[in-house]
Amino acid sequence: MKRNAAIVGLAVLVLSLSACSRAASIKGDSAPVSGNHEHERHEMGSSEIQGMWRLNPELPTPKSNTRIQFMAHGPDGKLVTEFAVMHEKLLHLIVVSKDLSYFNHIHPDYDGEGVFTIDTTFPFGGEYRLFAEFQPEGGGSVVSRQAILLSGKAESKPLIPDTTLTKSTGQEIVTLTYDRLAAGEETNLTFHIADAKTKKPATDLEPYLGAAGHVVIISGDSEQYIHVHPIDAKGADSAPAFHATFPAPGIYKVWGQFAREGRPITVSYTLQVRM
Ligand SMILES: [Cu+2]
Repeated sequence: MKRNAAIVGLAVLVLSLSACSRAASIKGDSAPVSGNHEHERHEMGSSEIQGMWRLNPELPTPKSNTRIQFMAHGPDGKLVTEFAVMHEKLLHLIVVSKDLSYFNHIHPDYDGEGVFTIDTTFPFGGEYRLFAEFQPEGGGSVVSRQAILLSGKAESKPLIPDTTLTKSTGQEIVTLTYDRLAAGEETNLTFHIADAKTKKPATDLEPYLGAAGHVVIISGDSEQYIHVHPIDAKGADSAPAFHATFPAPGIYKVWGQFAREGRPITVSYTLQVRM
């Protein structure tokens, strides 16, 4: 398969760079954030932003520390050094395993001079996808994506559409509802959050990263990345709702992130989107 060949190519690139003891800089492709992004502004040049990734070690090992560094080059080829704050952060990094069984939303520190750094660990080997979301000062928001490879065996849990849309986080019961689920049509995703003990709607949700919640959607092939923000930006109501458009038929994984009692809540769903 073509895609596998590309990944193998990437692995060879990383390995050959390490063999010459140079830093493994990986050029990622960047794309403007999908049309779901509330704050999206299509501006000249935003699609020409090139992400650059550096991993240390270059071939990370699961369960041990990996340093991820990220930089972005502007259309003029220069490093982008000024970033706008977007949802309380300069850079949002979403890390998923290729099978989408693992999800992590983290915030690299800005070291200045265009470089972001974060130390993280990966739970198992194989292929992962990194999605960096940021907004160069004066430009629109951008997602830069990168496939990376870890040593060790990959997890490959098949992605099976959920038969129930009610999930437990321990302290909460979260039920996802939507009005329709068809490719190319805007749908309203609503997360009904109830307290697990009282079964009553959780009216004590707190803002999470400056919004009632955040939703990330990634297609089953881990190629499409959609970040959506709530319809009612402030709403501390127990059922945050989001507008989302799934670009094509297929399986998607949806992660909703909220906050309550000072702790983040993450729930995920696997949905089948039809024609
Ligand atoms: Cu974030």
